[in-house]
Amino acid sequence: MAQYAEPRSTFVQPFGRRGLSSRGKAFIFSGTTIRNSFASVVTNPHMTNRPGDREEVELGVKTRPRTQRPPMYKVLLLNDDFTPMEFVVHVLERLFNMSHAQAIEIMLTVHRKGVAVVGVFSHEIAETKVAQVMELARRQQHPLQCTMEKE
Ligand code: TYC
Repeated sequence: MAQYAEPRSTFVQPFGRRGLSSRGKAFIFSGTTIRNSFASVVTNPHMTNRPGDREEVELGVKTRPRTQRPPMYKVLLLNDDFTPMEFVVHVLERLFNMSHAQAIEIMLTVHRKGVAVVGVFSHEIAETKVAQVMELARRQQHPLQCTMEKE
């Protein structure tokens, strides 16, 4: 079994290719696109390079996914003195898929505390939910306010 030197790490830039050998002979990833990953190169320490030798480099390529989760956004419902409770319950059932009991509970939380999180979504979905709440309220001429903030 071959012994291997400590991995020499090299960062492969997104979409890039990089030759690794100091003499320009070894070239990994040619024709390969590596996104968001690290590559480690393992060279065999017993190799000796004589002039004219073809340099053979054993490459062990490890890739590690470095994906990041997209940020999530809280959708907040705000209290006011004029929007009817039944309307808020209706909005929560219709747009946030809450049961009647859940919707009453959350509406009362907003009523008592001034604000409550009614859902957590990706940016695009959160934006859509806020716009839908505001549009329903506007159509009924209620001053209900809904906002979003990064989690
Ligand atoms: N405070 C309102 C009332 O007493 C009810 C209400 C609850 C309004 C929640 C807005 O987000 C709200 N009619």
